[in-house]
Amino acid sequence: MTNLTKKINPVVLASILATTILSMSQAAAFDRGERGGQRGSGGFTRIDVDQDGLLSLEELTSPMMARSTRKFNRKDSDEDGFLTLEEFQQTRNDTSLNLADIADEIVQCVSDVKAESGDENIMVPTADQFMSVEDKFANMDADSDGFISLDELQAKVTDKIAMSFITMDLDADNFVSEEEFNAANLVRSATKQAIRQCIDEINADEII
Ligand SMILES: [Ca+2]
Ligand SMILES: [Ca+2]
Ligand SMILES: [Ca+2]
Repeated sequence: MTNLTKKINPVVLASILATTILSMSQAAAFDRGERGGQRGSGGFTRIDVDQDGLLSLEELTSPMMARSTRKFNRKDSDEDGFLTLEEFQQTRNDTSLNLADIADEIVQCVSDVKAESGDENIMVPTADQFMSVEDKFANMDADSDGFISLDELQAKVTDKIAMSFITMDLDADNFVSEEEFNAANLVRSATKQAIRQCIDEINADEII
């Protein structure tokens, strides 16, 4: 049996999507919006703390930092302030599914889905976005001491948010408008759906 035959874990999928260029800040915003029962603009108004109708990098960063700190503390089961690989890979429903093994297939499939559907919002990922847990861990462990500190995690999160912000800020005025935010959300959800569909299909093929 290979890892491919194991059921896709939504938590794993979500964490993989978090590595896509657009996803991190929007994912949080989107999720909050859904949980809060908001419609349309999703979490935009909630993140826009000063209510000026624009998101600054700081406004986008602070809820993500709070979120990553909570995530870190949840994973740090012995509460020593560091994550071991074992703690890091712990998810709610433990799984060893390794999407890095099927990364090329996923990329090809998403590219096909995009061509067939003509959906411009689908962003074809690159294979290196689907990292194994071990690679993700090593990538985050900046000083290579075998542990992830909160500082190391937050440094990565900060980088990712900054990248997302630049991608979202289409007119490069250093703010993300509600329009830019919503456009990015469309890309995110179309891409997420295509990736999920592809993983399901590849997974089903493998089982048969
Ligand atoms: Ca604002
Ligand atoms: Ca470290
Ligand atoms: Ca902007």
